[in-house]
Amino acid sequence: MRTLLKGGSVVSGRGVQRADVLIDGGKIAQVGRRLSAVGASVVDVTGMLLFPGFIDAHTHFDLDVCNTTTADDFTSGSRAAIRGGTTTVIDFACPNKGETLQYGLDLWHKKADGRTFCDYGFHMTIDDWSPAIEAELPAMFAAGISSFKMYLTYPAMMIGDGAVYSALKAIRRLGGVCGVHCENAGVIDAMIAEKKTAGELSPASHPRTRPACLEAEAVGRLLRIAQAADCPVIIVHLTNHQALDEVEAARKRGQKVYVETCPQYLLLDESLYFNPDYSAAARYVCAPPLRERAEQEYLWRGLKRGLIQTVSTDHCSFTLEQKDAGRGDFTKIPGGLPGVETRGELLYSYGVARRKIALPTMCQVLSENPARLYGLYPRKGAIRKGSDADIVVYDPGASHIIRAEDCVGAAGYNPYEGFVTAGGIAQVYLRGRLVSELGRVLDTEPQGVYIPRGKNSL
Ligand code: DUC
Ligand code: ZN
Repeated sequence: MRTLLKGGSVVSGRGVQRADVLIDGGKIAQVGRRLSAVGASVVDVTGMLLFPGFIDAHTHFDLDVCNTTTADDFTSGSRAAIRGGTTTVIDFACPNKGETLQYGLDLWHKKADGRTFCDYGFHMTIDDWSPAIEAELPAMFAAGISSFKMYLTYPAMMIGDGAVYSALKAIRRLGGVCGVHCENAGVIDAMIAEKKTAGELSPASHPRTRPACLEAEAVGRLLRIAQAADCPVIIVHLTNHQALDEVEAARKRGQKVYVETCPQYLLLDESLYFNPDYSAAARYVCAPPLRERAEQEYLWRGLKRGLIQTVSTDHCSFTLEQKDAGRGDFTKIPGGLPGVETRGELLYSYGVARRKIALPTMCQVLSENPARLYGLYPRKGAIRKGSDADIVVYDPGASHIIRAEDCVGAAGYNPYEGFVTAGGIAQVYLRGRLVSELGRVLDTEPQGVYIPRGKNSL
């Protein structure tokens, strides 16, 4: 079955070009001016922008955390992804301490295989380190996992600096990359103890016990460890300029450092935690927390100047009932926000349309860079001959208001409720098939496939 998208403008990381796109058998067969194709069904996309399907390289679906499980599993989360133009997610396989990496990988396949509406891959979480775990790494690469994740916070998952160093060296030897959650666990614990002693247990204490300087400290420490290990690293969900300064200092030393930020840090701020209505505040609890409003401009500038390479979501959704667990003790609020359904429209509306970033930058940070960094390029992340026909048709002339009641994710609320979009996603193609149109997911059965990944080419 062949489809010809006619009359649109194709966006890449290098520019925007008027071109027709011919899709054949799930792949892009041709990109060029005035294409014709006998027998193809022709779709008029005049006036539309065509992006390579968005890639969300940071989701947590079906994750057990804080004595509960995320609201979104692979089925609901990936439907939300598709609706938002995300045709590939990379989720974090997460074995518990004491379990093998292979156990974690098998478990994540069980959660995802046959249940996922978009294509997907996995990063592997390293929350324990031993010669046995090190010996498993080659098998992970053979299974298509070329990226890893470590935590400098959270007792259930963090490993010490020495283990981080050893793991980075091992990952580097095999040509992998590693994302790291950077916050200073020890000082955060001390600050939480202070708040408990003072009886200050509302969500307002959440940002006050996880300040930006403690994220920056952990970024700086991690980057010195990475320097010693001579390993490229990814700072995931970076939120503030002090942390970005640490990255710039490491880059000046000659280190390879990649940075991810998320829509919540670009668009929301910590004042939301100071709402006296518990539920209104608790819904925004995530780690690192939302920051002062002034940080948003630093992050937008970082995107514009190429200092930040990717925008993913850290989608980790909980219902308001689940968020209720922290009434009377903010440390018990399950941390995380839904985001996978709205990332593309938010980046266009509040980035491109407000002239904070250009269209090619949007394409880089949502599609091309994650594809390169995580070993998916050029199968994903590009509209060019031979690539998977994952395409977002974006109508810059449309507009709508983001409302939870229109969303298909399972959280039941949306952090961006009431935000007005500039433009909107008209159609989404996954490997050549129309899977979502005007906010309606068309597939009734999950059709996503696991995508084994190669090495970083960014
Ligand atoms: N932060 C969150 O808020 N939730 C999931 C994991 C993380 O790092
Ligand atoms: Zn995360």
